[in-house]
Amino acid sequence: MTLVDTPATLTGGPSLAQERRLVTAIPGPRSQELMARKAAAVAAGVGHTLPISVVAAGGGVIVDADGNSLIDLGSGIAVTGVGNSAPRVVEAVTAQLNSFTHTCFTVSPYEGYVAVAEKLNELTPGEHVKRTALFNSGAEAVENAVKIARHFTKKQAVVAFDHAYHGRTNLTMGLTAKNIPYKSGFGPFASEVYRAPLSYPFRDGGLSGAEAAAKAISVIEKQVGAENLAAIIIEPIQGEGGFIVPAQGFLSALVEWAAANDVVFIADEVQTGFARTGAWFASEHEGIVPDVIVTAKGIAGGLPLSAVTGRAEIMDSAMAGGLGGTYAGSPIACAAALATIETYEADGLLERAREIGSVLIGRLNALRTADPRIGDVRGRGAMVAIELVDPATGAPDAALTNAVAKYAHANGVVVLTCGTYGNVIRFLPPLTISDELLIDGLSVVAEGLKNA
Ligand code: PLZ
Repeated sequence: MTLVDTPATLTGGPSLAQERRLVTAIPGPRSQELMARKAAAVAAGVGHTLPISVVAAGGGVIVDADGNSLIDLGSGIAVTGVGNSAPRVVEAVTAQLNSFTHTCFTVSPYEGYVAVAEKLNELTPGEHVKRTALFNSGAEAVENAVKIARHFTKKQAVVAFDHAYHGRTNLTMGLTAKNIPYKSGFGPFASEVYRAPLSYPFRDGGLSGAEAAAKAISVIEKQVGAENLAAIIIEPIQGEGGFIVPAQGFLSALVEWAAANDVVFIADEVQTGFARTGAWFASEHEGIVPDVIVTAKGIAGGLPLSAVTGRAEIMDSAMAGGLGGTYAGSPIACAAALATIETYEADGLLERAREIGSVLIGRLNALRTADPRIGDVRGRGAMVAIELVDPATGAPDAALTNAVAKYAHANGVVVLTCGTYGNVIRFLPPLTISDELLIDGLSVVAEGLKNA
């Protein structure tokens, strides 16, 4: 094996060679060196999927310090929809860095924040008057959405769903369903959080959307009571929980029930949002109009930014000074978001997400026909997953899932797993990936399945 000299300053972005190239084993010697330093310096609770040392990324690849070029089927967990170091983002951020880096919007405001709010008000579903507040992370935005809903309704309870993921802060850990690794030993959790059953077509015996919603609403009415309930929060397609697409009619029935009961319906579109599913928001596929919508990840091309957008009467309920944060809506992240939105629009990336979706669904369904261990293929646009099972019993097969992911990693493909039972492989490529890379990445996963 030859060692390619890869300087740490290698320029990323779409001009990087778009190829899968392995020049060392994964991890190579330089990556191993970093992993040793990481183990000695970084808290053990901060894990990693792939033991590499990244030096550049762009288009559909990630390059490591040993000169390996890996196919990116994860986008840093659905963040770099416009690709890493997307040219418009780099240019806008560089210009912003050269003019000013920080004032704190709640001390002395600037235009970028307002322009992002205007754009989100325009792009989110619904023709009603909206307002937006900006934050840093998805979890912080979820916390604020709940905080605002409580202030508006003067009620306290919040309902989240089975398999939900909403973040790692105290309230959002409480909203999240899965115990290990997210919650175990990290309690006590915030009070007034309740859980309702989800529509999970592959595992709930094929309940219709209306039937699954009736079940959830019955739990909510019997165990919480609409008179106590401030908000329902749900991911329109669950992310970490396993890319679960609810049966049609489930979400709309919940939206209707919430509207009739003075309950704020919050869509957590942190993972599904922003062109990923082939629409700006996954809510659009179900024709629902959430009262409040939470965004993050894909909105700012890799810079930390999140948002809460909602009906003006709800969003304006909190008193002046009640919402904010030192870095919330940083001018650098706002510049990135405006350039990111322009890129999705100018480069036709919603359309591209749909094309990627048909490649993924087509190839994965073909694999499934030949291999009964693939129990289900599901998702929308460039957010697609396979659920791996024991074909005899339908029981989740986490060991097989891990073996396939490990094989893909060792062979230069970044794939992520997810799911309550750890048996889902998810595909979240950057929307700038070429068909060649995507298909190559999928064939490595197929090989991994064959070898396992
Ligand atoms: N809501 C729907 O998917 C983040 C988690 C990565 P933050 N998902 C990736 C990890 O293991 O920490 C997420 C999400 C949904 C909220 C969040 C939280 O967003 O930006 O990670 O806080």
